Amino acid sequence: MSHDDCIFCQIVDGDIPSRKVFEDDTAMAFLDANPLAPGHTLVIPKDHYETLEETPEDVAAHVFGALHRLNTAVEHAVDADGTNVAFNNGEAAGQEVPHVHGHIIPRFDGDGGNPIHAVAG
Ligand code: D5M
Repeated sequence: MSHDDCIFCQIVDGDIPSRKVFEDDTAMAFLDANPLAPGHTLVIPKDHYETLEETPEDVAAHVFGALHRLNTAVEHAVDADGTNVAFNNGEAAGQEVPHVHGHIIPRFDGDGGNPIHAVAG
């Protein structure tokens, strides 16, 4: 499944470039083009699903397994002290690219606060 007008589907298809860090039959990961920290990585299903609700559970589980392994790899690669792992799920949650994706955002001691607390105000 692929949507011609979806930027992440175009990345999966190789029609636009990405800095790919992982790929298998079901999932792919690449560096975020607007990183919030060095090593900021996005993990996606290769098929097009807009939100988590639309994503079949087996695909979501596979993507999360990849995200779990990549989280460790990214932490080691940039020597992070922690990560924020987040899915902005739906427009109301600030999702800008309508192809479900998990963010791995490396965090470093003293680099700022808890973004969930910031959302909660
Ligand atoms: O996050 C969407 C994220 O996708 C945002 O952090 C920028 C990133 N982005 C957008 N276009 C690209 C390309 N072409 N390559 C890599 N990263 C990209 P959201 O959770 O939807 O707000």
